[in-house]
Amino acid sequence: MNQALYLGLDLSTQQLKGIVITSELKLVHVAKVEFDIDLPQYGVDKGVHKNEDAHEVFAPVAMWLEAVDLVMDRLKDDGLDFSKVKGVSGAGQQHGSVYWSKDAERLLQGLDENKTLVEQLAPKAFSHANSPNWQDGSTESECNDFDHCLGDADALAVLTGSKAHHRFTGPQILRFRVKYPGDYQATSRISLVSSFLASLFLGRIAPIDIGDVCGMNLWEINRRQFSEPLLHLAAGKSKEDMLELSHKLGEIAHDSGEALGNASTWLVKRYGFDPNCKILPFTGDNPSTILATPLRPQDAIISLGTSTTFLMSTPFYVPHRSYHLMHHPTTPGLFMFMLCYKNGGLARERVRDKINEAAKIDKSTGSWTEFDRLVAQTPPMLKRKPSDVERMGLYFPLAEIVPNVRPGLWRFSYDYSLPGSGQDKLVETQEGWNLPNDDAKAIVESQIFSLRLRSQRVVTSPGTGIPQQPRRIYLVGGGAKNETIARTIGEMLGGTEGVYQLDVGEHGCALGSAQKAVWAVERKQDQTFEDLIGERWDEKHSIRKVDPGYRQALWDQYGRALPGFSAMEERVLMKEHGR
Ligand code: XUL
Repeated sequence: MNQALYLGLDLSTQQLKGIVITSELKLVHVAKVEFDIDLPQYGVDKGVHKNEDAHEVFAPVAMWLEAVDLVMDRLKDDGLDFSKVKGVSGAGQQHGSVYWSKDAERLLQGLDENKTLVEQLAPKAFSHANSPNWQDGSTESECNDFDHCLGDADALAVLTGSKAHHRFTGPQILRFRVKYPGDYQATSRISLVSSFLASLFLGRIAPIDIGDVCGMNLWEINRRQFSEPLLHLAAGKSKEDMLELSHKLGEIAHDSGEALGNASTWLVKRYGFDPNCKILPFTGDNPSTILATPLRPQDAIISLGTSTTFLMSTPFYVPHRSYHLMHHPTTPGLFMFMLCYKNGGLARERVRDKINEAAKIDKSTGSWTEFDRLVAQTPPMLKRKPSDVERMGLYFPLAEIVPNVRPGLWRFSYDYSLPGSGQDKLVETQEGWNLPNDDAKAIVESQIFSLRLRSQRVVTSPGTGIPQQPRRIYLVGGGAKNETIARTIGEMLGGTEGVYQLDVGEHGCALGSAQKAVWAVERKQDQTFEDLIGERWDEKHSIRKVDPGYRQALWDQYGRALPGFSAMEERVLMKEHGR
């Protein structure tokens, strides 16, 4: 078989994955490295270290280097013929930053093929050993500065596509500069996780990609350039400070289909890559995930990973403080709409563990059977008989992004037959809850309520009297296999054409990167990603319908409770922030 192959990588919170596909988009190799299991010497828990007192979350850069060494060896052991790889692209968890030392460029360019990356680059190539992680919550005061820099949070959202967020790289850089002035001085370049990973394949420091740069609170979306006032805020007052940061950030790769260069000499000599193999810009894990399908505007992807994200491609730039808009990762003129929650899979796992413990199921099995049975058998909002009130909760073992609250767990009753506002119908109580079992249904509903509440602004109505909702909903990520969650998504969020699992759902992000590499290397002039991948995509074998989507009665029942959900969030926020 003398066929061109394409490698896609995904450096996510808990693992690094590499997948290889053909020009016809067929999956031929997969290899992965799980940080907690494969690299226990770094002592991380779920891929990260935490400093709880300061709300810091970070990951050791050396661990990622070692993971790249290992994943490449595993692809080799799996029989991959690297000489057939024509293009490499990849993705990294968004917002994280990597601080290169003044020796980095020289070390990257002089890599010896007889040695590993970790041996040669850690620690000398870095001015700081750790990368702040997207779960970090240490930048509250820096975020206030960012939100006030242009007036208020709305102004920042209009300019950069997002209000200030703890994890966004601009506030993180500001904190880093003040907390570690020596390390900041010793930094030659700052990469995002995506451009850091690309650099290892390119053999020099790679530019940041046009989609991923939007996760920094520094980039003006309309003018496609860094914002001077925001750079100043992160960098310091003087013009030199600003220019210094601008230099550390480097150029931006505006065309994500244009190769940054060829595979590094290290890759060619160590693994037998073709010296003409193209290295494409690497992007964020969420932008890469929307490239797992030829997504049409109004189709949505829900990624059920460590975090939960809701993604749509849209031609409309309608920024708002409650969500994110970013440049589309391949197609100028389109934007990516995103909602992101820290409490996704891990929060569900906590509930699952409590339920298994109560049912005397061995915790170490990590079995979802009992959790799933409960989700399937429990009626919506725990309403077991018509006279019951609706019951709902908020489950945030980690501080949440939307809404911006500290960790906590809250349970409420909502009786919409009562007069008055949403608040008048709402009581904080766990009376009538059968715990821990009722938490299974309630946590799944809670996560989906939030998606419905916040995506309302960007979904349109398909006509014929059907309410505003997505057309197709695709599920990807570790939780995509869970059919009871898929069903609840259909019941609550609809989907006029139904809910689908992507066949390679677990690999959605890495697949998106590999498909981007196919498009970039094989595209005809002006051929968009959606056109090329759309032509080659074997829909019949790539997706599986798992739920019919929109059912009017359930949609309406959940719709009636939506103001209650929103009031519940407000109540918790009021208590928290005294608002
Ligand atoms: C998105 C976000 C997370 C990370 C890790 O804004 O913070 O989804 O990209 O997956």
